[in-house]
Amino acid sequence: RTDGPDPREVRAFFEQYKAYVDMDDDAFRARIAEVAAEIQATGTYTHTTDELTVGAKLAWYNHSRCVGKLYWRSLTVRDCRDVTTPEGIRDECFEHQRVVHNGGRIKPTITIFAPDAPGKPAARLRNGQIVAYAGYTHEDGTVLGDHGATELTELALSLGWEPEQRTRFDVLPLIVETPDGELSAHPVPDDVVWEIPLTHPGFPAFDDLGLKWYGFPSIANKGMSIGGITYPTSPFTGWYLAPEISARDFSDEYRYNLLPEIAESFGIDTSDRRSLWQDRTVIELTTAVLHSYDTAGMRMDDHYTATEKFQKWVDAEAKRGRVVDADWSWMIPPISASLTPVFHTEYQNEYKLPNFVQVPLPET
Ligand code: NRG
Repeated sequence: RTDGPDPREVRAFFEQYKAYVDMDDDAFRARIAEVAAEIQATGTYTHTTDELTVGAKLAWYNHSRCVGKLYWRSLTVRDCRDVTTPEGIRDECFEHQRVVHNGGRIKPTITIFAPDAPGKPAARLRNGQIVAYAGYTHEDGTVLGDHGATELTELALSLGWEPEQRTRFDVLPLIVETPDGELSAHPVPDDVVWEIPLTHPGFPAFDDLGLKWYGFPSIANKGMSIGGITYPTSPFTGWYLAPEISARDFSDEYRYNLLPEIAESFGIDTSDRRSLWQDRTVIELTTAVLHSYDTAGMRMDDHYTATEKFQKWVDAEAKRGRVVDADWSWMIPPISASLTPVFHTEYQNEYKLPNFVQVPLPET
């Protein structure tokens, strides 16, 4: 990580940038020379806000695990590279939530904090998402809350975070790690969570379970690589697809694992797996999630609409001579996959930069 930006990545990025903004050849050559001189002098270089904005959009376009990327040109990019203190990062993450919410219409947004520099890593977020629920491990091995969050919950508790009373839907604090290895936990205020109580139009017993979920996911642990520069802290958000919540967050055995409890509320008998009680339950749960978000005025897609739009866009791109890269296993929804067009399509899946990247924690 102490190396400067790879010159090939620099060049490849500026070629894409030139095409995107329709830059003339002289301006292109001048900017390339300027960047080379800056790298020579300082070991790295600084993107203009416009380069950063276009770079983030290209990262989305190139990312092969997002079925919603047809909206890539409309991404709102918040340049927060000068915000480096834990309190500043916290405040801008909460502001990110407000910008995204947009009265429930959800504005796809990325907030970009300082990049890593040679020998000088930038601050990181330890959370998977800005808003997510805790999971408490009991001594008998059972878990209250999200089984996928037990490690982060332990970390939060060790940093002095203590919720008033433990429930299965406690929003975890934001955990910021500064380059010196210092960790701090920052409680997330209720007004940036937008919790949606889950109800089903036909089963009042389901409503009594008291389930809920937050309004939208803000991915906090992915970095972005643009022109040889790594931005390790660049939380981004779009709207949910209903099955992400119903068929994964609530259903996975290593997450909330709630299908048996939910089946009971629907009056579905769980004794024989060949009754397909799991399938019937997850479908009714998906209906409940869609109904609840619609009722609350929070934008959410169903898997039919999202995949159909994606497929139409992929076809339109092909007509323009562009191949959209996609990872099939991430395009298909976790329920009713074969009923959607993406199931029946093969995709090219090449890894191109700019892109979103997994960022390791800084070595301490
Ligand atoms: N499955 C995760 C969220 C992952 C990202 N999903 C999006 N992203 N929709 C979950 O919390 O269920 N997005 O940027 O819109």
